[in-house]
Amino acid sequence: MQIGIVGKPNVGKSTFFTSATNAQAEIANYPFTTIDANRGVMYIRKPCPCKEFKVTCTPHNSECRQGTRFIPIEAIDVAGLVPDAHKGKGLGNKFLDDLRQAHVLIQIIDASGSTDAEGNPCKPGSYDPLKDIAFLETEITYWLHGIIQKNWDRISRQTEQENKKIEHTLSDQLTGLGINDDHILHAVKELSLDKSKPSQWTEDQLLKLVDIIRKKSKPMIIAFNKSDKASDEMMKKMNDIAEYTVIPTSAESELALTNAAEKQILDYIPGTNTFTLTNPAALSDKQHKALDYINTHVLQKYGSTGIQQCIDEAVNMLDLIVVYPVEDDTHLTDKEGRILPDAHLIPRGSTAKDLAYKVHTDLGDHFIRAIDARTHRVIGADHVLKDGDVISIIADA
Ligand SMILES: Nc1nc2c(ncn2[C@@H]2O[C@H](COP(=O)(O)OP(=O)(O)OP(=O)(O)O)[C@@H](O)[C@H]2O)c(=O)[nH]1
Ligand SMILES: [Mg+2]
Repeated sequence: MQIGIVGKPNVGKSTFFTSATNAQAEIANYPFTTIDANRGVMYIRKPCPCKEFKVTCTPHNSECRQGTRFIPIEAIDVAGLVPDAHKGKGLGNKFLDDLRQAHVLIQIIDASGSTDAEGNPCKPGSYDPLKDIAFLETEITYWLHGIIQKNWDRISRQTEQENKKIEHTLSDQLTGLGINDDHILHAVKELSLDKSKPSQWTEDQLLKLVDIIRKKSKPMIIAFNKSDKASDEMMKKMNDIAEYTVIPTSAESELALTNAAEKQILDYIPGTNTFTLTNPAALSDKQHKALDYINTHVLQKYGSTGIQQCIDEAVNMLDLIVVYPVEDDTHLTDKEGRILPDAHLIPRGSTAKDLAYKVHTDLGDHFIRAIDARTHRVIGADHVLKDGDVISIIADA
């Protein structure tokens, strides 16, 4: 599972990425600063069970900050996309291939309207950021269409001749793209296409099919970025976007706050609307001013910088739950005595046995039963887990 950070050049993708990961990406006010994709780990927030169980946890694969668990999920920051990239414009389609593994996209938009269609700086407010949404959808659709089209004649004919299911043959072609049979079947149904005659689908139908597959397999949310310098009038445009969840963001503010927190200038937990200065007297006037600006124009105005909300919301779209495997259901510890060590993100609907496999293949292979640490009741292999479950798995040695 991966979150893809996408958008036209110069909108703040790498700023967003750097502020939310421990990786460093180059940031500059000109288009195509990023050429090779940056990969890192972001964190989603969930209430940590330590509060409810009244224990002090010792996280291993994640972090607990004042009762909130921050759970890792991979993310990728790619090069900027310009209109007609699928025809080779800008950096062309190369980097779209970097998005193969992305299961959900966060599109960064320059809400201040100070970058033109190609990402060149322009007078703030002179470019309508809403224009960027449609073109990005189109480019991703054309990219997917290109991949499918390559072998379409052969696949569609073969499917008919061998009496196969089109969703199978097509998803085989698309392995590694996060596209499965269900995505394809859903699109075929929505367009009422004749499943038994794919070779007769028109070019236009195929393009529409791909567009629906894209929406299903790579859902997207919008970050209305540079909110700190966008006029209220520009920010109101958010309300005109009906199809997507839109979150106002200031990646630059988040980056400033996380950098300052790292240097122990202040305490700040991503996603919140406050920070506390560690030693106010040590800061210069300029630093005070910059932080006051962030406080007034971002944190107080929008409730947060929006970065953490975007990550949480994106992962929500993936319909994952978090589960805490432990060895000892009384002390909530693992072999090494760590309390509530790991938090695992798994698809909703996963069973106790699925979790066992996620922890270790051996644990899955030798699964006997599991225990719900809240009730101390035994649960079977097929028991469907809930968000926040703490589970002990018992297996053959
Ligand atoms: N005011 C303001 N500026 C921002 C914000 N986020 C990014 N920027 C600035 O926008 C410019 C572009 O930022 P990048 O993160 O390099 O943008 P990008 O989308 O990765 O650009 P490419 O890699 O060229 O596609 C830089 O000058 C950033 O400092 C923000 O929230 N507010
Ligand atoms: Mg970049």
